[in-house]
Amino acid sequence: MIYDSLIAKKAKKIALLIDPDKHTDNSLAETVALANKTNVDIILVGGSLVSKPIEHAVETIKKTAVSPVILFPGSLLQLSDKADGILLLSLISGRNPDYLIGNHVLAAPFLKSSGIEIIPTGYILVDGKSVSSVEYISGTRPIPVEKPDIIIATALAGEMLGHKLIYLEAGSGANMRVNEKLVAGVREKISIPLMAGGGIRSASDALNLFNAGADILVIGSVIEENPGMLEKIMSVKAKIR
Ligand code: 1GP
Repeated sequence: MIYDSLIAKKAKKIALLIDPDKHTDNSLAETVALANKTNVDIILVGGSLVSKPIEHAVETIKKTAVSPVILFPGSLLQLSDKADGILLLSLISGRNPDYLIGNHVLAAPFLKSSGIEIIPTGYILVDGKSVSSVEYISGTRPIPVEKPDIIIATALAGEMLGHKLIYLEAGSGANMRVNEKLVAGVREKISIPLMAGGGIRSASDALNLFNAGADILVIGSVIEENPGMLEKIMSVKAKIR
């Protein structure tokens, strides 16, 4: 089980987020080769708005990927039984019922018959000081970063509701990523794994967030812009305190 391997050794993990719209088949294959070479732990596939068929992207990635391929769906159009698993996201920072339960009801029969691993995830959107695609598409407001008490209470509620993972998200390409103090505050209160992402752009960002208590970091945009950064970011795993 993918989830068990995430929590088993309390090891820090790095997830590479692949947005199919940003790739051709060739560049997808190159990105997977890079992920394999640098020992990326997880490949996530999805985005707030994806126009290319997700199934084709998943199949192309799966052809050569060594790590598990997990759906990170922005919508019901991004489901595929060819993936290894899915982050079944509940957008618990928001108050849009479609993103809390409505889409899940529509997806559940398909997911049940697909046999892919379901990882129930409490997804918390924190203000990254720019309007993110998630905010716009989901029609929800991010929690202000100046309200750590609300963010921590939301994470706690997510755990109490049975989510197996909390994902603290500032939104892809965020001007301001989630900060170390917030990650440490959430980490202290919850016992399930903590994932963080949105606007992580350097090895030092990654190292600082790991040292603050993040268990899994999600890296997307910076690798699309500069694939060479993946090796640098992966190398921080050897330096975590
Ligand atoms: C988005 O957190 C992920 O959901 C990745 O963000 O593209 O900014 O790395 P970036």
